[in-house]
Amino acid sequence: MKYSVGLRTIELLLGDITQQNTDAIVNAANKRLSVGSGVDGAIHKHGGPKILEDTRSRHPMGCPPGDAVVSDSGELPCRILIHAVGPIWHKGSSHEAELLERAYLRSLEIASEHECDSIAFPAISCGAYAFPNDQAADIALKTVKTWLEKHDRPETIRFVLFTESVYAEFAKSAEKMFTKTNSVRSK
Ligand code: AR6
Repeated sequence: MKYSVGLRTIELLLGDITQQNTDAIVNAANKRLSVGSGVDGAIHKHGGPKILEDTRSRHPMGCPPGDAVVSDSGELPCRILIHAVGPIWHKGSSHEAELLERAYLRSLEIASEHECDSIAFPAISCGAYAFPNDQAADIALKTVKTWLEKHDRPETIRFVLFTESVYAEFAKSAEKMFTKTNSVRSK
């Protein structure tokens, strides 16, 4: 599905983020920026060892939840790789919503600083970090929509969702957030 925000587009896609040809790809990383499982494992596997080498040398102290950092993209098709650290879900008692919003916002700021016209996000915190997927989808879409209302870049923001159930949560949020007139079913 595709949704318009002015001249910009938000896309929802069921697929593998490592195959995206966007200027930036976002990883759902951990605060140590070590190689984990899920999307993080897939990114390091497909991108090769240069990613970890570069990330370690640029960010030896890691990255706290609610923040993001850039690294070399190794063998991935993107120009830059952004490592965003989402919050671990603690029943909503530890500012998780705010931290998740900030992880998306910091990624958008970095993409903008690097003049990226397109960016692909995974569903940050929706796997190992156990954030309720419906709430995470609302936060993700609201954050990028608000960003696009205020900024020129990126022109395309793509959510690459790995499972049918996460895709369904994002689609449900998008239906609530966007009017019928600005949604276009992609081919
Ligand atoms: N492309 C797109 N999405 C994917 C892919 C892929 N190739 N593989 C998995 N997903 P998770 P988190 C989805 O656990 O919850 C790591 O160990 C997955 O189905 O990757 O932020 C890190 O090192 C889910 O919907 O990230 C951290 O320790 C979404 O990506 C921790 O997990 C996020 O799931 C971060 O946990």
